[in-house]
Amino acid sequence: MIQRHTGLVLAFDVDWDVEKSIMFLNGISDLIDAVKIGWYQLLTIGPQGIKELTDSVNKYFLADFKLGDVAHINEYVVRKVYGLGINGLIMHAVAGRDNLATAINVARKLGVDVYLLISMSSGGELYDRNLDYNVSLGMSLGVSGFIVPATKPNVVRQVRSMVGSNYQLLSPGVGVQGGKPGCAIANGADFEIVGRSIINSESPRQAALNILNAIRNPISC
Ligand code: 3DU
Repeated sequence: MIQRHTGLVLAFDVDWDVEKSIMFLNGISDLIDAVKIGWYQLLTIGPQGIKELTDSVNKYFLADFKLGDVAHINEYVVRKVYGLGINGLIMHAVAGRDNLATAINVARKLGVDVYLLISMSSGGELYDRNLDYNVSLGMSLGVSGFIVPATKPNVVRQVRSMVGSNYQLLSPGVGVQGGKPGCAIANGADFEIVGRSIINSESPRQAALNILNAIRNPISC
């Protein structure tokens, strides 16, 4: 599980080299609880670059590969992710029980947390028609938590009321996509995931501090 200190997870969607990435992350590390990396960065610096990041930056790393393939491929990816020093992985609920179960078991044995994507910040209507099923699926498979969109506060509230306090809710869609900083947490999420509003800011630290201020003092959510 991600340890909550600030409630902020950085969506680190950049095409920077490893050196610049490490410098940036170390400069903001005290303000964030985890670094979410994804395809963009993997395809830029490669697995070796990701390994260098996890070795150099003392922070929880969450791999957002939105994994949703057949069972054996999911398992292969979980093992690779573990080898890169990554702590958590996001999987697509839409892959279904049979394709998720083995990989989630393997991840748990390796100590890699799985967070299940069950609603998207835009579109994703197939998910929203099956919310109850996907939440139950994740709980029965033993995930650590769920990805719920900041742009759909009613979904955040609904999922929190379904899962109680034993699962972490991570909420993307804050800032550029329209979610108001602080509101996902006010509605029941544990973490807000923010990328461009911080990364593209002229002062990323100040941008992160502003979001933390909104998390501590949410207004009109
Ligand atoms: O809009 P931002 O720049 O703050 O980035 C949002 C991040 O969250 C990005 O990495 C994207 O892949 C992820 N995400 C969503 O934006 C929406 C989802 O439903 C799930 C994940």
